[in-house]
Amino acid sequence: MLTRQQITSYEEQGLLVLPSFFDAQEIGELMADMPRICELQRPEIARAATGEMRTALALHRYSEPFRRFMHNPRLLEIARQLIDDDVYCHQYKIVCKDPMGTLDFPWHQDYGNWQDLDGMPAPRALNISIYLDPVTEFNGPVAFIPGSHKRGRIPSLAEQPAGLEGMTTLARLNRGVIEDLVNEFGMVSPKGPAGTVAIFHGLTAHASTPNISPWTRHILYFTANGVRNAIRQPTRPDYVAHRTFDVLEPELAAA
Ligand SMILES: O=C(O)CCC(=O)C(=O)O
Repeated sequence: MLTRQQITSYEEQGLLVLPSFFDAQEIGELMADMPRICELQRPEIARAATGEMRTALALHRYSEPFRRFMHNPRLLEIARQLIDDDVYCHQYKIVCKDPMGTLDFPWHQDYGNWQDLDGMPAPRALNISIYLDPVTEFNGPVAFIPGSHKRGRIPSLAEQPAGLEGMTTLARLNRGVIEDLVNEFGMVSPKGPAGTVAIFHGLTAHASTPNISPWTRHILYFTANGVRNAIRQPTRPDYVAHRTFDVLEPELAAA
């Protein structure tokens, strides 16, 4: 349950960090399924030509621990509180940064894709990112421009990130825009132990650098959307932009 102060802070910053929100056991249950997931050959899973893992989308389709986690009562409660509506899941993925890997993301707003490629009516969806590994300054943390969501949708250019061909493009923001935003708002890059949660607004500008460390960096992204804001004109595969708009109901963890 978020406090009034945390909700206000999210509304002001477009970003809210909850250190160690999930405990080691909850994260351990998810990570125990990672070696199996990494071996799967499925359209929802992308690797670079080098074999480096990139992303695993729509995890609920092939992983019972991740399916269950999608119904985690605390996860759904914070999503509901911030969206102020019943929620469904628009996208559910892990972004995997292998040790000394090459994956990075240019500055972008996620709502760019949600609007242009999925037909989402309003920027009411948000990302709840959950650190499955410790995130440090070395393993490719995500950098945010807090407050940038207040600028609304900023014109962008569709760019194809390497290794995600056929899955999605990104709504890249140009250098001048980023200079202005950073001069006004600064940048932050929340680090923290596994189990930390960073929630960010669909209009918050963010980017990330490659992982230069010898450790993996897995971050789980649960994109929550209000059921009344369901997408209208999807163009991406259903494992990228879900088509099931049923209200997510909490499920208690298995005993
Ligand atoms: O996990 C990352 O490094 C960034 C991912 C990201 O920006 C995105 O999926 O929109």
